[in-house]
Amino acid sequence: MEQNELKAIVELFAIDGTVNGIAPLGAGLINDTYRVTTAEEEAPTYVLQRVNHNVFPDVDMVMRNIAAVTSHIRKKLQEAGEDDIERKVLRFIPLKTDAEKLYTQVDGKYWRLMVFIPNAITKQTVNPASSRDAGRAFGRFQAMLADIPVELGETIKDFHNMEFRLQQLKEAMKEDRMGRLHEPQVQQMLREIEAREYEMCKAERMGREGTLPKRVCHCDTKVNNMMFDHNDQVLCVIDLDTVMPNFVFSDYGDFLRTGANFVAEDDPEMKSVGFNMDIFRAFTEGYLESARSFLTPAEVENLPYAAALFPYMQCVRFLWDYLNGDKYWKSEYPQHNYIRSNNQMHLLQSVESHMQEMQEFVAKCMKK
Ligand code: GN1
Ligand code: MG
Repeated sequence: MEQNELKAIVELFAIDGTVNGIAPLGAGLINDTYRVTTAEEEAPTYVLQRVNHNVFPDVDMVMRNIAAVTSHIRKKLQEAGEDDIERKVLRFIPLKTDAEKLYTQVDGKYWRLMVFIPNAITKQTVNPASSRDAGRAFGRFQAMLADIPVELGETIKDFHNMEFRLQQLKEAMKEDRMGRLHEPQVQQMLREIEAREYEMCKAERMGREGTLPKRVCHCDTKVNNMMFDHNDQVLCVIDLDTVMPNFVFSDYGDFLRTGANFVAEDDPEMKSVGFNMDIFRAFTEGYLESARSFLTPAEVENLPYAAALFPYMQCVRFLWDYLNGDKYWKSEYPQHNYIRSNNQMHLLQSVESHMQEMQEFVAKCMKK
């Protein structure tokens, strides 16, 4: 988009200072993001973002959730006497014409503006020390939101519902739009998926039986959704579009899926894929430190299951997109989504080989 069109959008918001530059920021696969600089030294830098409303059909709900979450966290940080709060929680800018509204719609596209957090970095990989910190941060995020006074909406329906994701895969198999279903590699993957179906839908069954609560979760706890300061300390959690009520397994499991894999989720070298137990141990210790006060025994006991569930779910989702013609995740070559799916299956098998060790470790942490 042209600079002057973007600038006109920014100027719909109640900003401080005058815009003097807009440039693409980051490499998100879902939303489009720009960094907006201002001429005056004392005025902040901003982040302009176009929300992908194919993925998030109810942008109004997304922004209502985000407003509730950020203001609740800000209040908690103030009550705790924290310093530097502006770097610890995102601040969204309202419209000039409506101080209650945090987004605008221009030519059918949805836009929002937030303050850019200064002197902060994101990471693509973590070491045990930053994983421990990340565990504490996500546990704390859930803890701070435990008493949020409003009920949050489900911004993507059934987002982490394993039964639903398997159903989606079965529909894609029935349609077989790309004629990929009978590739031997796909058939092999489907056998692996089928063998674990019942076990992996345990969370939904427990939810129905009333033995597993839904809590406000982040639901996209990838490593790169956290800002760190230059001393490697977590400042805040970002990318709040998927914040919604879910099983705590979402935040615990999805972090380990990305943080504890020895390689990236689309690395084609399957021999290198594996689950890093040092990251698992550090993250689990950090997470339990801040979350043990509210977790139920059933939640704690099933954390190793959550570590398996998320590679499995992502394996199913990538295979679904592969069968459907690569419509959801941008792919760089024809087999990309299959490779991603296979990578996640290998990660799952590695997680499974550590199951008992993980259970013992979680039990040990709880005794401390
Ligand atoms: C998407 O947008 P991003 O890259 O943070 C996806 C996650 C997947 C991830 C896999 C809304 O996350 O659920 O785990 O890709 N988010 C949505 O890379 O579908
Ligand atoms: Mg993201």
